[in-house]
Amino acid sequence: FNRRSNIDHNGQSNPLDDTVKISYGTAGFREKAEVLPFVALRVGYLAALRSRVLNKAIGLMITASHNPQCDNGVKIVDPNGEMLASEWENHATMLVSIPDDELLREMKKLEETLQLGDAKEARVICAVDTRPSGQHLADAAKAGAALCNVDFEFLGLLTTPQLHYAVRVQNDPAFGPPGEDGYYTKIGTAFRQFYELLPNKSSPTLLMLDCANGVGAPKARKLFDALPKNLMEVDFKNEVGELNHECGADFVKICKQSPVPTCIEGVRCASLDGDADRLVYFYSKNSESKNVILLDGDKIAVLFAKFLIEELKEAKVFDQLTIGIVQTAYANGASSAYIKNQLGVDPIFVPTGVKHLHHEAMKYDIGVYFEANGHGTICFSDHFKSLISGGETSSPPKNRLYWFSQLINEVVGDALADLLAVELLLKYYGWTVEDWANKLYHDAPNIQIKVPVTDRSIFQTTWDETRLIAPLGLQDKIDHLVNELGAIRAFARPSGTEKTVRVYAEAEDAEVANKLGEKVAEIIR
Ligand code: NG1
Ligand code: ZN
Repeated sequence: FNRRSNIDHNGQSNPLDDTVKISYGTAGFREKAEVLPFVALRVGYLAALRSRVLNKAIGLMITASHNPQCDNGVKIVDPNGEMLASEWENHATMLVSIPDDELLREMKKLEETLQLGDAKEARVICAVDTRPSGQHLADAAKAGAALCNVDFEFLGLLTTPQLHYAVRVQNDPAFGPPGEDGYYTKIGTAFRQFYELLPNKSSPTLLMLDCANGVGAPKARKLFDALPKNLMEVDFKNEVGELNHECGADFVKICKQSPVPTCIEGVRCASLDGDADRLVYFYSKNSESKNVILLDGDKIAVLFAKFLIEELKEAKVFDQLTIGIVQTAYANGASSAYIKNQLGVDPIFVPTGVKHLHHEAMKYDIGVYFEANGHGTICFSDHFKSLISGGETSSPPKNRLYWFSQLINEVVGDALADLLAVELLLKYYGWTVEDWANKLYHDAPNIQIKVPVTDRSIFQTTWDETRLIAPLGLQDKIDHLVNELGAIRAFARPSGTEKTVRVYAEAEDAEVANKLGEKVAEIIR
């Protein structure tokens, strides 16, 4: 598992030149799986080191989420179930970048500066998604943790949010019951309790669930098995097959098309991504066409925020709590306008990547954050928790708020928890998926295009990612195109997980949005 002797899961040698730079991106290291064995070893070591410094359990998730099956990734989860602290991202990039013969020296240097003490609670908890390279990379990570003398607990196949949950519960047992079963018990109980509070308990309508051929399939089945039988009717699709191939949340979001197999007209459908931390909904108005009406992360955020604000007002505690709604530049302009004008909250914008959204959301008593791609959750402060406790003496809105907050996986965006939350709120409002799509706001027409590039490091943006500052002159061209076509906005930013530049364009008219997107893509190419 060294750069020069990097053997992949098929036993093939894949040596890496000392000059090849790999950095800790939006979601850890993400590469073709054959590149990663030595990365997994070094990250396993670093996770172990962090666990010794903090005397806490640290997580290691091996997944490449919505990316193709041949990719994989390694990311570290901090003790509260959150993303790795950013100063440690630099250690990770440094360790992975140095040549083999400098590794031991750098490890020693790190150990000296970080001053390791006696750390009885230190351990690394690791899980994988369904990729064929997962086990091999977990073995490499285990060898890395051993270099730091830290126990390595391999939990096997889990969704990314389940691993985050496991880490949190290990360090903070009051957070919920332990183990994978504990996860089902916690959210299953919250679902049932909220369900009991619904004004209308009409029989369930069919939900088609596209599992992206990933780990979400067996885990969603287990979750639904833990719920009373008559509360949900789910038709599972894409349970086995090539991961994320023509299915899954990213495919549906970007292509605005039904995954294979095509969904049935009028049926409420949802898609998970490869590691089940993203969720989008959709439905078809015409089975002849692949095109679908999409309800993305913005729609979920608005549904959650509307419910929370109404309940806080009904419980007469709205003025005692702060509420923040966090979005990125990819949020549809119509959703941001609805949040501002109808919900009365100014949305906050941060750069792409959960760590930025989560960090901002934590500043509020209730912090709702979602990326348009369907990754998001809600953070609740201790002040919220002391004000809103469930139980017989509590008012109905407080009880609903309490069980809703228990259902949400507040440590990280979780497609399964979010799915149950959406299902309950649709029932609560008595809405069909079409009502949800039409009663709040309609998306401004938009397009997202991935432009493959060889060197994405030449593309640099402003902090909020809405403007390019390098290469010089490109932003002027984009501004000119937006003006010329009378569109709303367009921006381009380098992906942190793929070798692409992502172009986003929005206009009042779909044709204009598409044309603008294509033209901006052309100038990037
Ligand atoms: P990049 O590739 O940096 O755009 C993508 C998503 C992020 C996040 C990460 C991690 C978009 C536009 N970007 O990041 O939101 O989910 O993957 O999986 O959806
Ligand atoms: Zn994911």
